[in-house]
Amino acid sequence: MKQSLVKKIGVLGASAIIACSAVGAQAAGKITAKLGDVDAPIIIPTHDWSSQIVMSNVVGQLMEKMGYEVEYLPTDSQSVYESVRIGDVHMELEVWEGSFATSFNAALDKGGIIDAGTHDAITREEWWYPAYVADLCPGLPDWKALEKCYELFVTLDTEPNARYLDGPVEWLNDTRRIEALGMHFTTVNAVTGATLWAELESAAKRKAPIVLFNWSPNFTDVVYGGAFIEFPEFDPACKTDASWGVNPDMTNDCGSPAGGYLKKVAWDGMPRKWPAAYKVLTRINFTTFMVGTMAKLVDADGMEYDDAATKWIEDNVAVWSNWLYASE
Ligand code: TMO
Repeated sequence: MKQSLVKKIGVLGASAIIACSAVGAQAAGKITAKLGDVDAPIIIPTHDWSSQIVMSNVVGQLMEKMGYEVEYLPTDSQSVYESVRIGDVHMELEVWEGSFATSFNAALDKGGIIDAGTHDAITREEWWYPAYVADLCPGLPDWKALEKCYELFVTLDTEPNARYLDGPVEWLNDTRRIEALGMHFTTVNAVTGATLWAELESAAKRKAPIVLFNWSPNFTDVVYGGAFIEFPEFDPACKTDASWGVNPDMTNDCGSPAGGYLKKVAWDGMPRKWPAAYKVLTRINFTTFMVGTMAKLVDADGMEYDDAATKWIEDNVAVWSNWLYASE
């Protein structure tokens, strides 16, 4: 793998030269924060969706360029906020508002975790269908149209109800919405994120009806051109006030937030222990296109996570050089 990396860098001569001059800029002392404890590894948690793993590897490889030791630790994506808070892992690069705001806010209240800034990428996590399903069910993406077509989505394991393929249980997606909206759907949880894409690909080959949990930014933004189901618009009161919304007796009668944040967080010991790494973390800022590309390199192009990260770094030298080497 080292050899192929050397070869790739040889081919990408131009970007390698830019990378060298960026290293030169660091040598010239543009970063004023100190590296800190370079003998202690910075531990980056990874989860089970591709952009998060690739992004973690991108940031890890950048921190290695700076002179740090980095380790990756597969971690539950809800309890990770507690792990960051107590310093077992040291940052989290993808805090999705829809899935993780509750766990993140609980950790913030206890202390030990800091908000290290918000990416430009705007997020959405919601029921979704690939483009061809719109031809099978007139009126989509309205949720009432989906409910009217529910018979299309009935499967052996959910009959007489339709099947909604949700993400892994760990992502805490909202099954009470089905009951609150009185829909003829039953939730089946995917085992891992990859299960979602395997089922999507298999359904798409047969142009079979499918509705599943998805999010943006993701590789599906460009590869499938589908759409999110439009449920009643999210309102915080929907989660707490039963009388709010179309069902006067239940909460959860609404969709997920459509314009969610994507945040970075850090262990509050990080600025002291690794000042330069923390400084860089606060500057790191991925766009919708960048996050989607990281997912695509793995889920559509079939690359390994670490190779996808290396490629992203080779292709985006100007972007990360600014984070690593720009003066304060
Ligand atoms: C947390 N996720 C992006 C998989 O919805």
